[in-house]
Amino acid sequence: MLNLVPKGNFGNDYFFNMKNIDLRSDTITKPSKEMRQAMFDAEVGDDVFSEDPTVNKLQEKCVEISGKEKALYVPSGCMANQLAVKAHTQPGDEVICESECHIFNYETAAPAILSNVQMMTVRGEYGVMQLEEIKKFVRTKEYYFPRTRLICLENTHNRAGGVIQPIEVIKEISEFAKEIGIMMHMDGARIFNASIETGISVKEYSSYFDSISFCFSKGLGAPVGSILCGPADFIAVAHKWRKIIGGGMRQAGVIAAAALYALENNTKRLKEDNDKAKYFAKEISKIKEVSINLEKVHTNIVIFANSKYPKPELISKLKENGVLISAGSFENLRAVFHLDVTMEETEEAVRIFKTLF
Ligand code: TLP
Repeated sequence: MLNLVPKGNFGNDYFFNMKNIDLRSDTITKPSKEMRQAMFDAEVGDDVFSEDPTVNKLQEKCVEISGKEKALYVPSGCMANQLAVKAHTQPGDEVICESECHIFNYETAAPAILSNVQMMTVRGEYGVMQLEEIKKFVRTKEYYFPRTRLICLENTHNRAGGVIQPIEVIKEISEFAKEIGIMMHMDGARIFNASIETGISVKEYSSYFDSISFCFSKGLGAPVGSILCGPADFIAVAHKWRKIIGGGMRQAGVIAAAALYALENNTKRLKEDNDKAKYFAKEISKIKEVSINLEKVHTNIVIFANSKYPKPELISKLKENGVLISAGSFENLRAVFHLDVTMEETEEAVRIFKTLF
């Protein structure tokens, strides 16, 4: 039997040395031997002087992937999103986003702190805002209203369970935004999971936005880093603000090499992660106390609720049996599939799950 944590007080060291089936997030992946070798071999320079050849190569590669003019390597997805908000807005502006999105819920009120903007949240269905709904929240020009400046979409949508934003909806919102001069940013932390599933290229997705960010440290398996892509003047502002908030890095080629390795080797395999999630979701949906909307399991995240255990109890019972999951929003729980969980471990997680019901 795989990964059972023995009962008794073995202390943290003992616990953390056990190999759990870790479904808390795709952020927990560890760099492979080959990725570490690429990091070891990386040519480096001082990136504050824009002299790190590996960072430069990564940024050029992301320009190619996104079809945008410029790209900026940053330490995290949060920083990429917040630099986008900063570079698109002026203090006092308003930013429209979906009410369950990462920028609004998990980035410690950074838009208020760093950009002095107000967030206008719009409720979507499974993370998807429709144009007609957005239109209701766009401000008219009266002097006493804030200016609606930016619309952010999250693709895939994390809290909705990896839901892919439909391309027709993106197009409609984008055309409307362009018409009335509102900027568009995509938090594409997991855009490659969407792209591999729909066959729509990252370049096409990104063509409907002024800026796009994506992460190397999630399903792509790099230890750290994200990218922000957009027009040259926008990236110049983001570059300055990256420095202001302490994100200027020196010999960052060591970590950029992991991101390059991930782009070259780990994008196609994301389909496996999406498939493991779908298998897991289908199996646990057979448990009568589990509620889950299988139609909304589009990629590698499974959001579900259960009527048998309070959330913390189910999390700890699974943990006792070697399966780690995390709490989602409200009554939801979350299991995320990634390159450090095999199909066999996915089957084992299902088996353990079923024994608890
Ligand atoms: N998401 C993390 C947590 O912060 C919730 C996770 O475990 O899923 N955009 C999206 C859509 C994200 O899911 C995340 C991270 C980020 C941005 C931020 O990325 P990092 O953690 O690199 O700052």
